[in-house]
Amino acid sequence: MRKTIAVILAVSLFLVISANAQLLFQENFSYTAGTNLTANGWTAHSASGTNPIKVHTVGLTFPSYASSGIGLSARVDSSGEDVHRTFTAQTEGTIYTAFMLRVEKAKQPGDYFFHLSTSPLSSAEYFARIHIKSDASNNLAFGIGKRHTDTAFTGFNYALNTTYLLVIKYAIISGDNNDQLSMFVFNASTPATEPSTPTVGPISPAGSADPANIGSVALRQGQAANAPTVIIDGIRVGTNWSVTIPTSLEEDFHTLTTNTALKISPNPFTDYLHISYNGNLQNFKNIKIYDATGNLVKTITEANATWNGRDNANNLLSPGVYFVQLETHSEKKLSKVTLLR
Ligand SMILES: [Ca+2]
Ligand SMILES: [Ca+2]
Repeated sequence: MRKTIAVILAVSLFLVISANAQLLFQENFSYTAGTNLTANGWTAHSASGTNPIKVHTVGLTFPSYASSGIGLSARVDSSGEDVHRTFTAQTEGTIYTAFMLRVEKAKQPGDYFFHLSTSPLSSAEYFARIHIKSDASNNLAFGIGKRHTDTAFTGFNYALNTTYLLVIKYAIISGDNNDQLSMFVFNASTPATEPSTPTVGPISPAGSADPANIGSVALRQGQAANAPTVIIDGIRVGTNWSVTIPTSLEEDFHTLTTNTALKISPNPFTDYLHISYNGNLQNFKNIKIYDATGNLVKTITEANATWNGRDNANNLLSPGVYFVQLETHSEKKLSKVTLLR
């Protein structure tokens, strides 16, 4: 029992410490393939209705990334509509933006396909512009610029048709010409903590006043001669690294909304936990139970089940905190339960 209390206290302390960190935005493109983004909560701000950006037929995956493999994605091409979505405007601190990216085509001059802006979006305030250009052998370089002419690029170290995880870091620093922009590019796994050295940056471009705020993400289709064609997915914006790029269940847990689709009782429980999914059964995939350190202990394939506190090998589990993850065809959600004995 003492151990149980210690675990509860440790988890509670973690939640208090992390209370100021906030996931501001998440987009997994859990929409119908082929529909326009403007039919799914996005707003067009340029060339509305021309070659609209659509929900693509597949989603992207990346190892250990919290938004991997949920729903579909979006395909951003050239010569058409640009769209954006807003979130709670931020005027101080450091803003992290992460997404999975797969480049289908790139041009040698290059162009930007993604940027941040204000809320509401202002066409005079496009910053953290993410560029892609190619060399003669179709090797890719990624770039970040505060505006348009101050872009800093990686080397031509990346390939077409490969899924990367990009993280943009924007540190708002009071005063002109001193905001710091960096970009991290990952090709194999998601790091649990922020690497000390970004792939590009930090840059602090001259001639740049502070943005009025940071409050939107935008997808942009440039001219056909310059612009890349990309698949983008799993866009997450947050106020620190771990809330934006969580790699543990505990970190992910407090970024998720209340899981109303899953009824769990009693909680805490001693012998049996009753679990029932009350959403659309055709959407149901499975329920997985993880221990406090993120190890999978039990997989349940029925939408209504009673869990006896034993693992898949029928071993009695130790008391403590467990996470019940509901996976449907459109999302994953976590609930936290406490097993007492
Ligand atoms: Ca997705
Ligand atoms: Ca500044």
